[in-house]
Amino acid sequence: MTRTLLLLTLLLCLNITAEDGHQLWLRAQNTGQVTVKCKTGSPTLDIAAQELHQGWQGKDGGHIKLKIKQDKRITGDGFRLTRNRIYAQTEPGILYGVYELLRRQQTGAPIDRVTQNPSYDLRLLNHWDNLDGSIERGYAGSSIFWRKGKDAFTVTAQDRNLWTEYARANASVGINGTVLNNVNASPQMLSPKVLKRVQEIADVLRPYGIKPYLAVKFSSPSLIGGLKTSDPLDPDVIRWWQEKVSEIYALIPDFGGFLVKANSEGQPGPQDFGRTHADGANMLADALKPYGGIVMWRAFVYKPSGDDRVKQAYNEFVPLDGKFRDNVIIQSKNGPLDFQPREPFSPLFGGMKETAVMPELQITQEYLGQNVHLVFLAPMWEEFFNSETYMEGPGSTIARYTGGDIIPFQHTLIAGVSNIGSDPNWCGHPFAQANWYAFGRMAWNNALSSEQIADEWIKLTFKNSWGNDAGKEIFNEKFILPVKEMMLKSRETAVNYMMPLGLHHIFAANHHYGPGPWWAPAGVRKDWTPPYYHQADDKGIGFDRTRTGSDAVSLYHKPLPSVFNDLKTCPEKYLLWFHHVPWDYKLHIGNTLWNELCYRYDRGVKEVDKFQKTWNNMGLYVDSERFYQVQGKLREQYDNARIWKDACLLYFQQFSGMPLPDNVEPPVYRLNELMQIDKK
Ligand code: GCV
Repeated sequence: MTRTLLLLTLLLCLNITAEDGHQLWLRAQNTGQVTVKCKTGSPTLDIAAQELHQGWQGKDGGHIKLKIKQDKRITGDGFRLTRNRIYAQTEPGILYGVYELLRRQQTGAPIDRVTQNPSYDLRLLNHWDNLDGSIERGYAGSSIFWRKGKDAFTVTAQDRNLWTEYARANASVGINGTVLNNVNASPQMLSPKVLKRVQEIADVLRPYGIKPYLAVKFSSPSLIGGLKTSDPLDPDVIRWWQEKVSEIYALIPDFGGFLVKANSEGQPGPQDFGRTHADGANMLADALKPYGGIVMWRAFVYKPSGDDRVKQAYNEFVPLDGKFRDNVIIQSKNGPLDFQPREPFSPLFGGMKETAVMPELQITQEYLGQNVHLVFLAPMWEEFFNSETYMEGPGSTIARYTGGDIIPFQHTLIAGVSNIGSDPNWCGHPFAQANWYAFGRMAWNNALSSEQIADEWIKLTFKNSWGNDAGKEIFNEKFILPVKEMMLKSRETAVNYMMPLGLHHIFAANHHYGPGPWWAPAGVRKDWTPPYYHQADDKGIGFDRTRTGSDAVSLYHKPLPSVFNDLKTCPEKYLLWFHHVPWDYKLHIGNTLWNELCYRYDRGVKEVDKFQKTWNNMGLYVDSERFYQVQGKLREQYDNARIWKDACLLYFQQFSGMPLPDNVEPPVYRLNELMQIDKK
């Protein structure tokens, strides 16, 4: 058969029907029968068996035995699987083994003697969902848990159905906990009627091995408890929290614990009463301890008139190292600032020696094009996990530190700020689903490569039918490989057209979508304005964090302070993060800083243009609904990338006074026009 004929045959086999994406990566229907044997029954094991029946791939009948047993090779919710057996020490472990087996069947990966143990004991989503149904930094509709109106607290069959689908999707990638509300928490979260709804949600999540957690407002005792204070050392306050915790566990015996944003961005905290973060966290930890609950205390704290913002969390928490109870975990964003397209890692990783530190990653694309730009985040997280902290010399990576391999922390955890909402496809952009998927896969195994995750996700999400082997090859060559390449490049591309070479936080106003390097209205906190971060002037650009600047370089373990401090050894991706660099400084590549900045912005735009061309060829392989949706979004991304490039280059050119290099596309927009665009 000729290749053209093969392609036609493949297309006939594909049976491409419209898809709204609601089924995520769990679309496969069984292609054969399987007999499942399991001595014990339980809601979780029943789901495991049902999943096998529903998704089994194979022409001949299969046989699978599920067994709970102790095995030295397995830890926590890990499992072992062979062609016809799955065993684990826990019921969720069996379920994860089943999902792994099906994933391997569906993606064509080998299945024999696979042993897997999770990198983190607790793998959580953080929802920034508000009780009125809105979602802070949510771009995919409203909350699936909360709504306003008269039926706000009625639990409908539709709610239960959606929560079940949500639980299944999470369990399929190993997520085992979820914080149901925004860290900017309402005190009403702890009111009886809200807790009753949390109980209903918990009942749906439980069979999938998922525990609920709540974000709490530190001043709840005075706001809803009628107390005069919320001082963590006050006996009445301590009693109030103890009673509240006991009320919660009476409703939800497997409740996970609290997440707290305190003394940050206007939220109340122990410092309001002259107490420390440790005083506040420990008081809550003591209340939760008898029930096995934990406190995730956020390190995202900074003050308006303080030192360099990226140093503040370190300076606040490292002196308290060792003063926290063992059921307190410090939750730190991956970078020291705020989920920027690129940041070096936060020095709290490797900086705290006696207190567990957990990473908070952001799945929702607040700073990465929201629900419009195609940006696959796994490469960013891979870069983070592989970063060397040098805490105990080379090899002390973030992956090992946070996974408890360097210091055996009592608890190992990871959290991802969710991108899920009520949109039919859950995440707003069809490719944003890949970020939810990637978070779960990396929380399970922080050594997985972005390449593997992208490969799995594409196969599970878009595969309809590969037909015969030849068809499979064409599908691979024409669809999987180019789409994968686009995904893997997409983060670096966004860095290029938004803020290359270590630039950071040059977003407009508060929406964090488009560019606004000029944005600094009178009266706004300096550390909320882009000029604070880029520091452009006629000499150069970048934030001087060297030893003679803010000295943030010194917060890292040796040799990083010297590496970052020296312009010649500082990785170019972090150049303007650590240095104020003259416009005519010659980079390793031989270009001046100004020219290289121009080339990077230009390259970013051209890469998005290439993504559009790649996707335009995919209409044959994807259902039309998702094809046109992605095509439209890429068109918008391209327009946005040009705006980013023109806005930043024209604005910075006022300081550099240098021309754009000849081979850079001339601007399409005028700076004064762009400065009027405040919204996306
Ligand atoms: C939930 C950033 C975001 C805020 C967010 C905050 C945080 O500042 O813009 O929306 O608040 O981080 O992580 O607490």
